[in-house]
Amino acid sequence: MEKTFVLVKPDGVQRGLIGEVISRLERRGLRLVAARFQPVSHNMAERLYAVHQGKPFYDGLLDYIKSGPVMAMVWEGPHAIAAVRQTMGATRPIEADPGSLRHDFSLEVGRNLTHASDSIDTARKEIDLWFSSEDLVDWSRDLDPWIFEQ
Ligand code: IDP
Ligand code: MG
Repeated sequence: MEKTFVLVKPDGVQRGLIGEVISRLERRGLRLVAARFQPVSHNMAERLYAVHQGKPFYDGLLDYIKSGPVMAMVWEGPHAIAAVRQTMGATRPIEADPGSLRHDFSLEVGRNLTHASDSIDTARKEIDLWFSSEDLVDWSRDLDPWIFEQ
């Protein structure tokens, strides 16, 4: 089953939107695999956003992600990576589709509530960075055959 890494960033936590994010992913049919509420160290921030090093917004991005606790999660399901990014909406909130989290709850790219892996390779790396294999819960729901075709 495809897995993806999701963060409710500090602005989402401060604004009391952890439940909203979880609720939307649950309603979508995705299955929670792991979750941890935690602060973000400088080292973790650098590793999460290594790909953005050197960009003009990089320093602000590190300050943003370290500015308070985050809710780190792993979710799984068919097409989980694409499905979660669709539920989050486009990076820039004013370009996010109506009905997406970033559209419905945010305005600025530097306060866009959530992070989600963008590829299978990134998802694997991000899950390994934030969780150990014992943290990942292997479980099923009675409802799964009504949501997952296979
Ligand atoms: P993503 O979060 O939708 O995958 P990325 O391009 O990977 O978007 O950028 C990572 C994060 O960096 C964004 O979610 C956003 O918080 C921040 N970011 C991206 N571009 C800008 C920008 O132009 N100005 C300020 N922050 C930005
Ligand atoms: Mg990204």
